[in-house]
Amino acid sequence: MSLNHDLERLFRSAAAVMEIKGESVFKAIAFSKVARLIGDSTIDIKAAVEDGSVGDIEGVGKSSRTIIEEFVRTGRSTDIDELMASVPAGLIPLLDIPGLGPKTIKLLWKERGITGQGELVAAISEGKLEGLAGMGAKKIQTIKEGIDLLAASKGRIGLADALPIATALVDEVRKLAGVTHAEYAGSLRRWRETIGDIDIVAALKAKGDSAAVTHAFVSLPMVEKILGEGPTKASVLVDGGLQVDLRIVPELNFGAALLYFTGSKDHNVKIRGRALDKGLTLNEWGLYNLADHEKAEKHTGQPPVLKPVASKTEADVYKALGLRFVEPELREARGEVELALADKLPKLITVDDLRGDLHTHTTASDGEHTIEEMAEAAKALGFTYLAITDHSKSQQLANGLTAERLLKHVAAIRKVGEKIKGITLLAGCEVDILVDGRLDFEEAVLRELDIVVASPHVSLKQDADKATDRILRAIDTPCVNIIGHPTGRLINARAGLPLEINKVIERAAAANVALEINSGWPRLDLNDVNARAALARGVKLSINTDAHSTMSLQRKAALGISVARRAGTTADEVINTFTIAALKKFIALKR
Ligand code: DGT
Ligand code: CA
Ligand code: CA
Ligand code: ZN
Repeated sequence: MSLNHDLERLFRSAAAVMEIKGESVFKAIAFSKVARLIGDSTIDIKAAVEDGSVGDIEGVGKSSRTIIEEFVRTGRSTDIDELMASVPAGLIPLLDIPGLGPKTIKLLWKERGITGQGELVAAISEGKLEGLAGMGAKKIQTIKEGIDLLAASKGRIGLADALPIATALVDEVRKLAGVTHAEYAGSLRRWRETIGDIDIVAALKAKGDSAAVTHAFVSLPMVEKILGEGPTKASVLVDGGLQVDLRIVPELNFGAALLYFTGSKDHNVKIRGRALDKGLTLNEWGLYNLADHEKAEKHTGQPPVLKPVASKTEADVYKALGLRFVEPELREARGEVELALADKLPKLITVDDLRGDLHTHTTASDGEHTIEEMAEAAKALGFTYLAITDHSKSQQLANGLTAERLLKHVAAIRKVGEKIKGITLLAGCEVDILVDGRLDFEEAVLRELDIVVASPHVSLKQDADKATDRILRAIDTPCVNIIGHPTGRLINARAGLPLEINKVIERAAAANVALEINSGWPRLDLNDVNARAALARGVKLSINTDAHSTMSLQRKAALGISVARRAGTTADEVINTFTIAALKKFIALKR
């Protein structure tokens, strides 16, 4: 698959460069098509090149074929290298800036002589972009934000992208001779929304050959580059530049090592302080008596020659520190150590606490499956209710429903609901919050629904006042039960509405409106910090998949649950853990 991915990237940037140059629009379009085609397909390109069938793939013309063949053989393409070299090299990285496309890059280059990010930043701050055709204050602001977003995300990969890679690697490490346990640690185990690198900790049985393990690890087929290999640790690059660090420790020290490498750094500082208060010292090997540790014999890369007070499991270490076990999602030094000491840690919500999903789509708008199929899938998951909330009319690209179509859809949902036993279907709608906070439907239409999710989808570049007023107005609208993905942000791609979140939270609390944690990647909206602030004011959350297919429903809201856990959420704070009777009561508060 990685070859398809590389080719997709190659054709995509070739198309962009052609557009920047403003030559041969048709070729640019053809290259984009090839990019999409290869990216979306499971065709074995290598085999297709070998047996000559690559030319038969629809959309692959003569020049694309030459490029693919050369790339498969040599890992590069002379034609595309030449194309890339025909524009200033600094223009190509500009394509990574969210909100900046080839057309604008062309304009910046041709009209203002900008050939790289440094010049772009300078031109913006010196006001040199003003007066350019199509370059209003808003567009300039978008570019500025894009540059900031890119800087913030630099080198950090999304949680959803890192998880399958880390899981696959850990599975491989567990199979290596002598390894008894392996887990990923670091920010990934804490479920941060973006990940700098993947950290893996493995335990080795007594007399196991640790150097053989690191060697087998760096020899895995997924490894693209070896950065370092030693007897107890190794660092490699996988998946086009993602770093993975492996640490191997004796079984006895596994818990302490996992704790240390899970972090966060600040959490570690806090618990080390707690150890010192108790006359102990905590390091990556274990928890030790401080005085004995100072005298003990030490060798680099090896545990000290001394019996630890605790080290085998994380639970042992927390216990010996006089602390309750802190779930990894909470280990961010946001007060969790104090709560662990006072035995006041929240009992975090889990995926299994969910009784239903309140934000899903069907073929009526832009979903892939019918009402029946979604209902059956929800039932199979053990859900006792499911809200069907297709898009409203403003979402034309998503085939949003007019009032008339919506009311027919409601009737259809009710009909399926009567037929299907063991699950309650709620006929709802994801109603667009228009730019000024009015909704896409009037109250009379909303009254026909069992539940209303109101969400912002467009005009996400408002200033803070306008954006906040917009959401407040939606919260105050009768019948609105949930604000869906309240900011509209996309991780690493779009900042979303700059809400004054405390005002939104206060109003939601007063109006009995739940705020969503949308579990769809890359939304995760609200994020952990905002969700935590909402809980502090007594606002209820709703954690939903926003599923557009039975498959995304089946994953339940695992990513959304991770955000909620990082926010310290308990099950009773989330309306879709309620029984259907309690949920209906909550909904009725708004009518
Ligand atoms: P990332 O990779 O930037 O998303 O964030 P982390 O938290 O995974 O950080 P990373 O990979 O640099 O280190 C993994 C863990 O190892 C980190 O959470 C805590 C621990 N650690 C690393 N360096 C230090 C250090 O200098 N002091 C302490 N106390 N812990 C460290
Ligand atoms: Ca890391
Ligand atoms: Ca690391
Ligand atoms: Zn939506």
